[in-house]
Amino acid sequence: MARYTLWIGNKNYSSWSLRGWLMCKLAGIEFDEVLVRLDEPDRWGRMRQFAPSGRVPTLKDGDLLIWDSMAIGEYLAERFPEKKLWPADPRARAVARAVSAEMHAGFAALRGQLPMNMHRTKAPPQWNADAQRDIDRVQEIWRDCRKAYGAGGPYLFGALSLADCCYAPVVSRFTTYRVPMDGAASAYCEAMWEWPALDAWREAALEEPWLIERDEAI
Ligand SMILES: N[C@@H](CCC(=O)N[C@@H](CS)C(=O)NCC(=O)O)C(=O)O
Repeated sequence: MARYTLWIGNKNYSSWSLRGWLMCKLAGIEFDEVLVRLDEPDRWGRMRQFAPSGRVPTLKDGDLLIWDSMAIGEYLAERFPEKKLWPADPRARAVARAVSAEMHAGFAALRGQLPMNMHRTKAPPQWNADAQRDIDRVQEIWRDCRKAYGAGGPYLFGALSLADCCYAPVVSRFTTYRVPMDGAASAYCEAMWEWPALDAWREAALEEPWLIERDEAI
């Protein structure tokens, strides 16, 4: 049994779980993963057994529970400073935190109208002006971060960081919904799909047999 346990939702649909899972992979920790299906009628009761919020992802380290993806990332960054989960430069780090917080707290239209669905192959859906504004803002963030801080590698701040974990579900959404992207955004998405951890998650997502009708109807 590993020291850490991470509870997650369906790999195909659970965007928050993907973030927490990638953060654990980036930190290089060994963890047992427990999947709770998001279409289970009694999932609130099941999730409340391990997460006070009744939500995934939740990370357990001994008797400590951390039930929020951003808090998981911050905990891992503090426990493993040598892994440099945030950029080392204080200015880059401040911006990385700002764009991660922006993703964590915002983009409601993008989340609602283009929910993560890794196996989606249907034609692009219609989305409204609010979702388009979110899409444009995400691409602006990617462009600006790559230009200002991305010299050392293909990711938002050069090397992989927690900020990339936060935007991985958007990489999936832009890809599966065939969202028109500028050159910088396309190149960033390509680099992200080459990250073995993200690829492994997608492979596992594509194997899942469970469908969530609400998300499939989009
Ligand atoms: N702020 C939380 C949000 C977590 C969240 O909303 N997770 C969804 C799954 S993607 C969930 O657990 N939903 C419970 C449900 O569908 O019953 C985080 O960052 O971890």
